[in-house]
Formats: sequence, structure tokens, C-alpha cells
Amino acid sequence: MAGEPQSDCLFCKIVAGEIPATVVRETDRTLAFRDISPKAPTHILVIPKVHYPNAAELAAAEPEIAGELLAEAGEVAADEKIVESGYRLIFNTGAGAGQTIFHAHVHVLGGRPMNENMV
Ligand code: DGP
Repeated sequence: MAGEPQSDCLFCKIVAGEIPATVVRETDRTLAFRDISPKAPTHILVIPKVHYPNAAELAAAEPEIAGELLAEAGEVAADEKIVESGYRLIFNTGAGAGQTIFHAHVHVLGGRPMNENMV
């Protein structure tokens, strides 16, 4: 069923506590944790606890949770004190865009100049 945990999904396992992660924020419906391979001083992933393969599918099926994901990304940025210096939110969607984990997530990146090219 849509949104149900997937046994072969790494982020579902993090939500279930089966794989450890450095969690920085949690709500009933979202989890934020540090990326294992940070590309910036702040690199945090915010994910819904429900499973959708990407953020667009999450937004289509459960727009309230998609909105909460964005709100939590903003709270992460505030907690990390990167609002003033600027930060980037990235939703890789599809393998061709570099998506490697097919559970919706947004990358919160900051703590260094983020105004270089997008690619
Ligand atoms: P993407 O390429 O958009 O699918 O990003 C997936 C991110 O997930 C990537 O930046 C690395 C991160 N990642 C992969 N495995 C783990 C893990 O086991 N723990 C954590 N914290 N992050 C992971």
C-alpha cells in the first residue's frame, strides 16, 4: 500500500531504528539526520516517515507531509544557524539526477558558500 514501509529501503530502516543515524530533529511524521557523506559543513536529510520513492510522489499523495518536510528543513537551517548565510534544498529525483535512495528526502546544505553553479 502507498506509504507503507519497504523492507528493502535504507531510510525505512533508519525510521524503524534498525540502522543508526545521527538524528537532529524528529516529528510524528518526519525525521532529520546527518548525511553519511556530507558535501558541506551542514548536510542534513529530512525525510517523511512514510515511504514514497521521491518527493514529487509524496507531494501528490500526501501534500501535508510534503509541506511539513519543507517546514522541517527550515527548522533544521535555523537550528544549524545557516539561515543568514544561506542554504540550499535539493530534491534529487530519479537516478539520472543522482538519486540513490528511493525514499523521498530533501538535502539541507549550508555552512559554506552555496552560490556556485547548480551542477
Ligand atoms: P540522493 O543521492 O539524493 O538519493 O541522496 C542520498 C543520500 O543518502 C546521500 O547523500 C548519502 C546518504 N546516505 C546513504 N546511505 C546513508 C546511511 O546509511 N546513513 C545516512 N545518514 N545517510 C546515508
